[in-house]
Amino acid sequence: MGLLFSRLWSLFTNEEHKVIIVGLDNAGKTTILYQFLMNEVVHTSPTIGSNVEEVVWKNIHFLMWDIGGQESLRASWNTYYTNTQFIILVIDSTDRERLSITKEELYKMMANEDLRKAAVLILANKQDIKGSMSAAEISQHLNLTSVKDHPWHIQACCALTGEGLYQGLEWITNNLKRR
Ligand code: G3D
Ligand code: MG
Repeated sequence: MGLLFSRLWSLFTNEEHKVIIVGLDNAGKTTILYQFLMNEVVHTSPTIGSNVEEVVWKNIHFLMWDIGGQESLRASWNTYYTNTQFIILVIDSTDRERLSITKEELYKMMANEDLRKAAVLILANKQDIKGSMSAAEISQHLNLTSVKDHPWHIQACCALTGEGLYQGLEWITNNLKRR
């Protein structure tokens, strides 16, 4: 199959694209996954292991893995990496203290061979909380402009209302079409 054709094919069939949702505990990962799923705020409890759901957006199917972010679980994130096309990194924009840990985890992921081709969507979550860091501020802390080997995008959002989440998905679908 020609490259163009195979790309078109993948857009028009129900091929699933693998997405992993990562980030520190309490960042809002599970809330975001369920917002994508049903536009409804659910009451979450800390994720032990992982949640996985199929999300369909504009007829494109995603298999989204929400991976627990507690320190004890972060070491096993790499067991989820194979065939991942998109990383959604969720950040609690009020959590200034742990932003450097998130940064470390981000650079570790981007250096991982299994994620070499993955595009990274960073969600600066909890924008509804007063005093939260802006997307620009977070971008600067994470030194995103230095990242040249992965397509990336940062999006401000609020998982409780869903604001910003669909712009994030839009970036993902546009990125998919460009490949
Ligand atoms: P996690 O899966 O990354 O660990 P959760 O995070 O989705 O479980 O969310 C952790 C807590 O943050 C939850 O509160 C959730 O409601 C809250 N939260 C998630 N997104 C937002 C947001 O955009 N704004 C605000 N204000 N809160 C958010 P609880 O109280 O249930 O622990
Ligand atoms: Mg969770």
